[in-house]
Formats: sequence, C-alpha cells, structure tokens
Amino acid sequence: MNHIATTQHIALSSFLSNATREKQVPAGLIALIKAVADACSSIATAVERGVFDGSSGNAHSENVHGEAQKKLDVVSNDIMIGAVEPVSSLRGLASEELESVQVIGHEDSDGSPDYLLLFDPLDGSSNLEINGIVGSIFSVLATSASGGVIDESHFLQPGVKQVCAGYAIYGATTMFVLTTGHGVDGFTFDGESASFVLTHPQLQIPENTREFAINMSNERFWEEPVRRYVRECVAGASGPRQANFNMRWIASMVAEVHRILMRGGVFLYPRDNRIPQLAGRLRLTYEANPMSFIVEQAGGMSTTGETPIMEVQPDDVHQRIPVILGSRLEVERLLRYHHEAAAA
Ligand code: AFP
Repeated sequence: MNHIATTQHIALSSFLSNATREKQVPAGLIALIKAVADACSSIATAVERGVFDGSSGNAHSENVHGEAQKKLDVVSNDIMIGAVEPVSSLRGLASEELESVQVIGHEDSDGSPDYLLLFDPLDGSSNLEINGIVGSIFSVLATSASGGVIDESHFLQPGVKQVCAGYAIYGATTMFVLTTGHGVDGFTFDGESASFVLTHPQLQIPENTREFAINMSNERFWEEPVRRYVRECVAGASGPRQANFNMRWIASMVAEVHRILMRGGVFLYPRDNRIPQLAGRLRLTYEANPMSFIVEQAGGMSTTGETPIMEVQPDDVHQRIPVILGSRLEVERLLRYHHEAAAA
C-alpha cells in the first residue's frame, strides 16, 4: 500500500493535538509523547554523528543485565532523560540502562493523570559496529500515587495497563511509531521541516505470513513446540505447511517488529534452557510489553507461548520474558503447539 499518497503530511504535533480533541488523549500524555519524540530525533542525530563526536565504540561499563554498554547506549539514555524530565506530568522513569527506577520530583498535580515512562534507549546497539539498524522503545503507564511517594511497585503493572507505547527506528530513514490505544500510526522524520510527519496511518499486520524471525543458532536450547514450528516452516512446500517460508534475523527487535508491521511475519525470542533461571532474553516492561501493545493494536497477537504477554504481572522492572509475536494466525498456531505439548 502507498501510505504517503493517503495522507496529507500531518506533522506529529498536529496529529497529537487532534488526538487530544478527538480521542480525549490527556494533555499531560501528549506533552510526554512530544518530549519522547524530540529525544528520538536527537538520538538519531547522536547515532549518525557518533563517529565524529567520539561516542562510537564501547563504554567499558555494564548495564544491570551484565551486558557491555556502548557509549551510545549511555548517550541515548541521557538524551531521553534530559528530554522527559521537565514534563510536569511525569513522576518516574525506568530504563534498561538504569539499575533502579528514577523518581521525578514533580508535585502531584491538580488531579490530572500522572505518568511513568519505561524505555530501552538504544535497542540492538550491538548493530552499531556494522552500521546496522537500531531503535528506541518506550512504554507509558498511568500512576495513581495521589500524593504518595513513587517507588518501583508503581512500575510493576501488567502491559494491559499501558496507556501509550511506541518505538523509533534509526534505519534508512528515522521513523516514530506510536499507539495510544487507537490503532498504530507511523511518522517519518522529515529533515527539511525537522519534524516527524504522518506517513503510515493506521498500520495493520496481515494475519497470514510466510516469514519468520528467530536466532537459529539457539535451536538446541529451544523448547519442543518452537522446534516443531520452525522445523515445519523449514520443510517448505513438501512439508506439513505445504508452503515455502522465508527467514530474517536482524538482532534488533525494533527492526523485526517494524518489518512485521510493514509486511507481516512472526518474531520469536522464546524461552530456552541456556540459562534456565532466565525466562528468555527480552525484557518484559520496556521491550515485550510496548511491542505487544503495538502489535495487538495493529491486529497482530503476542504471547509467551502460554500467556498473553500483556497479562503477565511483572515482579521486577528488569525481568525477562519469552516473546512470540506477529501475524495472528501464526501466533495462534504457535500457541496451539505449546498447548498440545503441555497436554501430551
Ligand atoms: P542489544 O540491544 O544488546 O544489541 O540486544 C538486542 C536485543 O535485545 C533485541 O533487540 C534482539 O532481538 C535480541 O537482543 C538479539 O539477541 P541475539 O544476539 O541473542 O540474537
């Protein structure tokens, strides 16, 4: 579909003003979304300029997950915090790059809703060294501290409570993809006007697909329902699916989800038994939940293999979760394979 031809180049700021008027999206949430979008355009510049600004390469530090940080992970985190901290409706934030949640000292306002922001400032940052695709992911929760002190417990809400989610993708173009629970809209950064412009309104994921994404090198660690699914895809036209499948793996969840929004597909980072105490690789609150909200708002589906991801009650802001998401019919099939294996 030619998205551009169907829109009149509405800027993100006008789109958000309309959302306040037509969909009653609260002004405090709109202010936060604008600040996040500004941060994302600054992160895009930081990524582009990294080699000149001395911010390419490793930071020689580790995040809370014990992963080596890139300098740009740290820079992007600082950019996001600097952009959103002044927003008066924001009461706290959590980031992949921060060990603990950070409370923002704004007074509890006038009765209008307050928010918490959870984010991965630079997803897929191992792709930086090959000039590959990276992105930022964010999730917004409403908070009801009503005069009380904000702490980590306020962030431990299941994904169904999200009021907004989105991501920015820093690829051939920079895009900002957003949901406030009224479908999913995609905006492309226009360097001439220095603003995000609506180019991909009301995205819908095709329910059928012949494309899957998984890190095949982990096959020996997967659980049987996932092995069965991939085995059947790989068997192609002469196998039980009677169709040839294609496979992609970009090692950036933002890029995989973006591809699925554009043309369908299924993405899996399933539970595996490499490190049995970890439930998967991806993080629930600032990766799996926002991507699940986006995918489901675009007509797709997301599951752990057992439970809808957005129904999982988090017990830690950094907890990991198995992720299966994308085109509805394929995710339903994977869910069925998990149920059949559990019942056997
Ligand atoms: P980094 O941000 O550390 O590069 O991790 C990216 C990611 O969390 C996610 O975006 C990818 O889908 C996944 O990890 C790739 O993991 P593998 O390297 O194990 O394939």
